[in-house]
Amino acid sequence: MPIKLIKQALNGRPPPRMWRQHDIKGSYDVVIIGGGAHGLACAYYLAKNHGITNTAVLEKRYIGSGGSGRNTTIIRSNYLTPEGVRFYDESVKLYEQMSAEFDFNVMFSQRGHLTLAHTDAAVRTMRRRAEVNQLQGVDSRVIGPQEIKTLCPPLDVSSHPRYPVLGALYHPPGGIIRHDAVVWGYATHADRRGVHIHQLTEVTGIQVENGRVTGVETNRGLIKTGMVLNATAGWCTTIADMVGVKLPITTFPLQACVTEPLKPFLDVIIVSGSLHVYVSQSDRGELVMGAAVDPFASYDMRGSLSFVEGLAGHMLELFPSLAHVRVLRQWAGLCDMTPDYSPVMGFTPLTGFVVDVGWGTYGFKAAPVSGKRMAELIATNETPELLRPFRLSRFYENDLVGEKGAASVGH
Ligand code: PYC
Repeated sequence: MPIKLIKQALNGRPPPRMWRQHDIKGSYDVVIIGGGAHGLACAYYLAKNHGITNTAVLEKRYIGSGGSGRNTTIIRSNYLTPEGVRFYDESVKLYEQMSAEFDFNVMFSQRGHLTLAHTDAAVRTMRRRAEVNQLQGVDSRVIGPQEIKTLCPPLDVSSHPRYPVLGALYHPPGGIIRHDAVVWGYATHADRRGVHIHQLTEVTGIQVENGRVTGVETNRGLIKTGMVLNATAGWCTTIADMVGVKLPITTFPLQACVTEPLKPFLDVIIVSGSLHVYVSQSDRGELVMGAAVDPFASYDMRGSLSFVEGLAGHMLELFPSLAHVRVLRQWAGLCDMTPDYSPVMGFTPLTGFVVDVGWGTYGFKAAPVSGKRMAELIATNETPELLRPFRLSRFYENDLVGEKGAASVGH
């Protein structure tokens, strides 16, 4: 047990607050809309790397209540495009340093990530991904059924299943993490550097004068600012509409669920794109599972019976021995899908309005790198090389970054 916990227990005082409450100031240098891992990370790196501390993070509910608290915590960089691989690889590296950087255990468990291939076509895609990954220096290779069985004994790799396992893309650095800890870590360290985090603060309008942003209207009053970052998920188009910026984004719910806790038996992450399943076992023993996005655009965050039925059927194709395991709870998050399944980061046609949006099903794993690089963009007024492929103007320039083939989630 860490010494600081023992000291706290002995002196009988409650632990210090991780972040404070402040009155809202009339103006800030930067206002970040969205108190998820992305918005908080950007606030943290603005302060840490660029000395910009007069920043407000506005969150309409509580921090981490959106996509950051509704994902299945998978971290990986085995993408399909070189641009994607480079970008997510920086995120994995930042996640690797996070516990030490925050002196706070974010429980990053790099246990290995396997994407199963059930058809020849899927094996070809995995080979292509492995080549692209390796050229970018990312540890990723195609393995056969015997090695898969060694890494994951309960998986049915026999020739009997309806969807035989022909191979897998194996990505050893892939892992899972404690998602709340990531949010709390960024919030704590942004707060310590002077950032104001305002929860229960909803943006109702954005003021624009002479072609530039001048302020943000909230349910708690007006804030003057010349720089607004839209770091929301689910509501990114609502916020962008306030200033007339059109985003090529449609929002779909993505459901997930956990089972009752089981004894540890699964110490890798298993993904099957064809069967629309991904699963890992948490430190509490629960199986954390997800499937495809809902088949219709919506803002609904409730679970549905058809989702659990479909997921359970597909899980049993892979793990027949789980037939009697009970599902404990389910939830949904909102995924902002773009036409090429890559995010949108950077400047917009409106001066002072920048975006970190369109994360689809990839958002949580990118929080550190997008926070760090969006902070750099805001501080320097230049687009960092790593972000250039994801600029909004790519949709008019016919320069898309097609990342659908790297999705774990069926679409
Ligand atoms: O891209 O690894 C992923 C993922 C899993 C669940 C949602 N996205």
